[in-house]
Amino acid sequence: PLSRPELVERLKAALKPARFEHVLRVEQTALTLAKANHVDLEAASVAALCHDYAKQRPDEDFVRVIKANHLAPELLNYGNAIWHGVVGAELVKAELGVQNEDILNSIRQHTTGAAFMTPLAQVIYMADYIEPGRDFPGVERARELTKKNLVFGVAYQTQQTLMYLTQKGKPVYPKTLATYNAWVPPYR
Ligand code: DGI
Ligand code: FE
Ligand code: FE
Ligand code: FE
Repeated sequence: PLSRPELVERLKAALKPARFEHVLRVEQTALTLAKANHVDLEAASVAALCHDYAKQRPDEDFVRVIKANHLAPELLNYGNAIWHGVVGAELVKAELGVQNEDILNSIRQHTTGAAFMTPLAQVIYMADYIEPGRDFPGVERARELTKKNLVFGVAYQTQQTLMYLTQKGKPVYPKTLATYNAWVPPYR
């Protein structure tokens, strides 16, 4: 497997500077959350560094992988927002050599969440949302809740994201709805 410095170089080459800086902030935030939640620090680092690896790839790359790897054809109805994680994990596996399925699932689930998320996947989902460069209404609340209890953070982000998508009239990926049903009503 690639060392951390090697991974960092690969990410720096794959991403625009602002996106690369986001990735480094997600790594730092993920390490803090991992320590507080007894999650493997090495796994948190690799997952965080790789979570947006495919963000700047052209649509054709994702369409090719969806077809070649026989991923769900309904994915073709979505776009980069969904593809860079769900499909991007396949590129992380093929091009960066990451094999750990917990790490790959954390990358797959980082945008939409999932009905079942391991502690590592919860850490990456939240670190991406609350890293110090994020500035949107509710981010301070998200940081407080996540510090108190990782699961409260997951529920909060999931509810906020669904409200944002429906308020804007954007398409909701079915897994995003499944995440809502699994994480929000049970905790209210
Ligand atoms: O890649 P990042 O910008 O760091 O963050 P991300 O991968 O969490 O992407 C967040 C964006 O994805 C945000 O603008 C909302 C959007 N998103 C999340 N769930 C869905 C979605 N967009 C659509 N169309 N459908 C979803 O279900
Ligand atoms: Fe992302
Ligand atoms: Fe996110
Ligand atoms: Fe991100």
